[in-house]
Amino acid sequence: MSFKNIQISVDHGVYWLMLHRPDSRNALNTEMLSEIEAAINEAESIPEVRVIIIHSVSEKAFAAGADIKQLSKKTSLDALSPGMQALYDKIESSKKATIAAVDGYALGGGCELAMACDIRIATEQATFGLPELNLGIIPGAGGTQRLARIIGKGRALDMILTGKKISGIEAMDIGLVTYLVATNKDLLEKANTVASRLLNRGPIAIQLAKMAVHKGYDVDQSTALWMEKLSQAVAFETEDKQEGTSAFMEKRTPTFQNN
Ligand code: CO8
Repeated sequence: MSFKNIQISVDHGVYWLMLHRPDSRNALNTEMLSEIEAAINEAESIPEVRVIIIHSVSEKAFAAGADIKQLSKKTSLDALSPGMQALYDKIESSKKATIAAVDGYALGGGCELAMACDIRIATEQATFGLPELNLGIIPGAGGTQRLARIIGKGRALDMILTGKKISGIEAMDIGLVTYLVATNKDLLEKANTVASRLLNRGPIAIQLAKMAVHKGYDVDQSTALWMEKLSQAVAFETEDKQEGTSAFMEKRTPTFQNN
């Protein structure tokens, strides 16, 4: 597949999705969002791919949000259409593990894209924020919900209502990012290290664990625990469970199946 606003490569089970619209700080226009969706669909369909890393070619921006030039022309009906929110839901629900490797600006829809990923790694000089209220709108691609779930309601309200930007260091302090690194080069190294850890896990177990955490978070605990139990029951029926437990007893590294 060839794209205009993103670059794709597959390397040892890792699908690299590189955002690349440098003249606009990777502002996410409709075309770029369609390309991201096509890439995610492609990654989902390749059994060998176990991890998707979303990153940017340029150090200046991960993504500066929705394309404001397009946004200015959108109507209420456009806002009601599935759009970015549905795409980010698809990313969160991906059966592959997802990593956002963030340098530069991750604002608005860019920050929301990072929050839809399972793991966020950022450089110290990365800049996160949800500045939508500056434009007279609100975060609309999951920001009001995911930010509160990740960092808590109080801090989320502060970031959303004031529109303040925070550095990678602050983002690490409040738990918005999982790993902090100094430079862009370190970012790639860390992304590769985290990816290799994920590659050693059973892909079905990854999928089930993701589902239990993401879906379980949205319901009451007793329902969530039941979801966990059902997911575990599915895991117990897999060849990967046999392989994982046998490998432990035989003191060797397990070889899990692709799915
Ligand atoms: N949209 C369109 N163009 C952009 C965007 C953007 N979000 N961000 C930057 N650009 C463009 C600039 O217009 C400029 O273009 P040009 O050279 O043609 O004038 C170019 O990128 C470079 O930008 P700057 O000169 O401003 O670069 P700086 O490094 O000085 O600043 C910033 C970078 C801080 C990122 C600054 O450009 C900025 O504040 N951008 C806007 C950030 C923002 O407000 N993002 C939120 C957008 S709204 C959103 O994401 C809503 C998502 C949910 C939508 C749901 C719809 C239903």
